[in-house]
Amino acid sequence: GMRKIWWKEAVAYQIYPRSFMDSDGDGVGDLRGIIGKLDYLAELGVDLIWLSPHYDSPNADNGYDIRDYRKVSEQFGSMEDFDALLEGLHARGIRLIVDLVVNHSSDEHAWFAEARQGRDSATRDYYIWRDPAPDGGVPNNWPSFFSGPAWTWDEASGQYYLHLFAQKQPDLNWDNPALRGEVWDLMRFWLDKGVDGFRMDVIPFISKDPTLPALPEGVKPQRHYAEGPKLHDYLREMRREVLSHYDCATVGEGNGLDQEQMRRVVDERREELDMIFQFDVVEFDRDAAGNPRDWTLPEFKEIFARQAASMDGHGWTTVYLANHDCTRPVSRYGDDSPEWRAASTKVLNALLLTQKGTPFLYQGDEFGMTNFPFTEIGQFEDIAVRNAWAAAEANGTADEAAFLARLNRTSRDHSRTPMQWNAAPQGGFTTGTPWLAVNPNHATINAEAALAEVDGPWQFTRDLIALRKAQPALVYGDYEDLAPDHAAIFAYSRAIGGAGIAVVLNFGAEAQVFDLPEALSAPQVLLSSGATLQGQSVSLPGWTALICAWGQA
Ligand code: TEU
Repeated sequence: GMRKIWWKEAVAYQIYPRSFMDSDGDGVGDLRGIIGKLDYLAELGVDLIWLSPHYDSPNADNGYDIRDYRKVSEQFGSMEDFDALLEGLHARGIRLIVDLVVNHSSDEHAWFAEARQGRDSATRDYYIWRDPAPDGGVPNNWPSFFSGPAWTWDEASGQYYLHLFAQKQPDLNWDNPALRGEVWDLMRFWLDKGVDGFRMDVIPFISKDPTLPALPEGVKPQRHYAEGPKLHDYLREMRREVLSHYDCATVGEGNGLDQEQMRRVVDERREELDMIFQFDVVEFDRDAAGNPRDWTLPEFKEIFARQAASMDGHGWTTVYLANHDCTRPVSRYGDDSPEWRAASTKVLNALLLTQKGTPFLYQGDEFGMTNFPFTEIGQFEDIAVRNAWAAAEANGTADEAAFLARLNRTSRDHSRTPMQWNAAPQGGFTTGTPWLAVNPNHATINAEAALAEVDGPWQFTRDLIALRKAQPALVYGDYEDLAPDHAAIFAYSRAIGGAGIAVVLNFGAEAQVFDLPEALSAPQVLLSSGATLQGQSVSLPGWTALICAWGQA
């Protein structure tokens, strides 16, 4: 039988609080700003929010460097505001998962301040310290994700500390049981408040091989850092100590894990995590150096087939096309030209909302926000970009035109520009100066204009969400790609027994005709963005989607 589980049936929406809505004019989004938009979210129909970090932080990495895990960022508001947000969401039947960033803390966390006091300090072992190599240099060749080595020298104590990300993000030592106890406690703190679970930042990296083996030549750092020897033990301990005592959901960021490792993390029989963000979809269009490369639709389809197969009856996963670390889907997988932006947004959201796995929609993608036209290095806020540019300048390889061209297709800041609410100055996001520039296209691309349309991307996305809620096959149905090799059409079925749903998507500007297999009998249109069905034959103008029920007759 089919066991119904709320987080499998949910449609999630990610809020990046810094960029969602500013209620007090300081140029930074805040919790009161989100509270003012709850009806917008309810109208869209999402029923699960993932809130990016809302904690006290010096913001070296926009909140992914936490100074106090039990305090709300003063920029974002107060604990009362958080409670009001949670209450407002729950009153609308929307659940909330918060970000759990515990691979590392901020270097301004009290634990690290104490740890720095010396080798005998009480929390020294909460972090990962090593003596210098015999030549006085760094202990090993590990690189940080934000340029430079993953080690920073601490003069006072004469040791290096490990940070896989920025210097201001020292890695926590999960091998210390007291540290794990602290993590369980802070998780309980938020669960006791009523949050419905966690999105777990770089969770595959929490367990380090104590010998810290050198990164072999040609191996991606994230592969090397993922699934240390105790990862599964620690996840099971977390489940036993904390999660199993609450009705909550967990989704781990899967960076670095291969398919088999991911399967282990979300296999329900192992009692680790519920869902994972698989990274293929945001990596397959990059070359080994991380530069954009050309790709084909069959390659793209293969990712979704693999993801669906990874839920082999004992696991679950997520589907997403973007988050705050990505560029905008319509600019990446669709066509953001004025002619096709709206139509291709519909196709991408149809894909997102009819796949197998819990869909996560990123703020602004419901109506097709686009990449930002960066023209100067100084416009980027992201520490990844700033450090990479500083490193290029330092080693004499800085080429501004090439750097800009690359970043215009890859920068995380594309998704972090403020939400475009209306055509007013600053897109209605703030009355002040936004922390990151608003996309100049807000004059035409904004929520208010989108809501005023009759059948624009916003309405289509809302209808897709409603359809997913009404059709169990879209949640639980088996996945089958109907034409894996087709270069322009992405067509698949979601079947439960002898009936189900078929989805046909035209991923290009040219019109296509696609014949549904006879086995998908008596198809009936449920939703379409301009494609039509006659018998088994689907006619699809450029960038259109059609969803039909079959086998009902
Ligand atoms: O991301 C980690 C991650 O897996 C990478 O995609 C990372 O964003 C990239 O390598 C940096 O260029 C998570 C968060 O989502 C990200 O925002 C944080 O910066 C990072 O962890 C550190 O907490």
